[in-house]
Amino acid sequence: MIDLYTWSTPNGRKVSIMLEECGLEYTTHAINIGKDEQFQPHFLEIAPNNRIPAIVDNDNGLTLFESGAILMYLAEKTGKFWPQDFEEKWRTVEWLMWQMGGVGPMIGQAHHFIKNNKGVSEYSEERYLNESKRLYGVLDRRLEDNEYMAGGEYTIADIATWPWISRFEWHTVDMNEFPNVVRWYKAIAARPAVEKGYHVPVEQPGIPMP
Ligand SMILES: N[C@@H](CCC(=O)N[C@@H](CS)C(=O)NCC(=O)O)C(=O)O
Repeated sequence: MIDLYTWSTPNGRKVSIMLEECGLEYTTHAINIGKDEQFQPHFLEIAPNNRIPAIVDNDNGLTLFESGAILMYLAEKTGKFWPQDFEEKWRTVEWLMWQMGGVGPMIGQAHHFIKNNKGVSEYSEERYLNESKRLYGVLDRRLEDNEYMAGGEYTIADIATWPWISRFEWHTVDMNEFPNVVRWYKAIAARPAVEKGYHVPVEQPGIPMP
């Protein structure tokens, strides 16, 4: 049984979607980052960076923070969504790192300036919108000849990236300019585990559609 500490954000949804996809039993602990609950001492013990998501695996006592590390751990634990074929294994890691180092931080900044602090810095709004569009372009080109990010299989790279793209309305990128992203996005949105994991820990109106 796994304890999941999370909130309704892209990084949190990566893990709830993965747990649902893997069919693992888990208990959700909502950490409302809008109320600074990420600074509670009991949470900092497992997540010293005071950010969600984090897990405790009660099968072995392992605590983990950083969504990319959690996805790799759950994939290794279950043998799912991380192909072990040489090429696809390393493509999965490569695109997972692309998400962790690029999509998350850059689109996160776009949300900060465009959605949460509109008008504070025109320069920053433009910079992060352009960077978000550039990243969509990279993803669109990758998906032109590949059904999923790592190749032919749905992997933890897709599970990491999709929740960020699902916030396209916040970063104001018109997904319809990226037809391969739209095809990939809709295919993943239709997965029952994605629908379930999307609503953890707080029920949402629904998955946004382009
Ligand atoms: N690199 C981290 C980022 C985690 C992160 O930024 N989480 C946000 C929510 S999406 C958070 O907890 N923010 C709280 C804060 O900034 O204090 C990961 O992928 O797990």
